[in-house]
Amino acid sequence: MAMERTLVLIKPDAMQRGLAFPILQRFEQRGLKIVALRLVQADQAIASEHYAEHVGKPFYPGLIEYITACPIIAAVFEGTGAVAACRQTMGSTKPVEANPGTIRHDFGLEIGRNLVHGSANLDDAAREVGIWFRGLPVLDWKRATDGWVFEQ
Ligand code: IDP
Ligand code: MG
Repeated sequence: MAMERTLVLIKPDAMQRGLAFPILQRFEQRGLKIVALRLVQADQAIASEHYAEHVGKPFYPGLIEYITACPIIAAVFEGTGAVAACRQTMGSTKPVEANPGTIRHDFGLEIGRNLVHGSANLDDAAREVGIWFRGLPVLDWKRATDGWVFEQ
């Protein structure tokens, strides 16, 4: 399987509830590698760029208010099939439909407070890493354990 990079956001509800590190830990424990990490307060410009696909939807104003409410954590995770793996670890967008064992199921109840963002596909991942890490380094590094997580 191909090595991929994907963007994860720890959203304001997770930050306020003290769940940032327990959530990051789930991706890390799965074997995904952190290659960039940043505490950032999203302004209107970055929030609307990130959520451009949702402009005009009824939940859009609330979504922008939510994501800009306080500092959040942006992270880039790397691994084989990282895009789908992160989405799977997050669970369905609606926490009540998410599988037990996923972040959104285990920590959440409502779609507008679903704790975490993960890029939907490889194109979105490249676009979103560009938005949140513009001009900032995403590191190439080898873990001593990489051969015990990735077969090749
Ligand atoms: P995703 O985050 O699982 O990719 P999207 O459909 O891309 O889900 O929606 C982006 C985000 O917008 C969701 O994670 C959620 O925070 C918010 N959202 C989506 N639909 C609704 C809704 O119906 N009400 C409130 N918030 C919503
Ligand atoms: Mg989405």
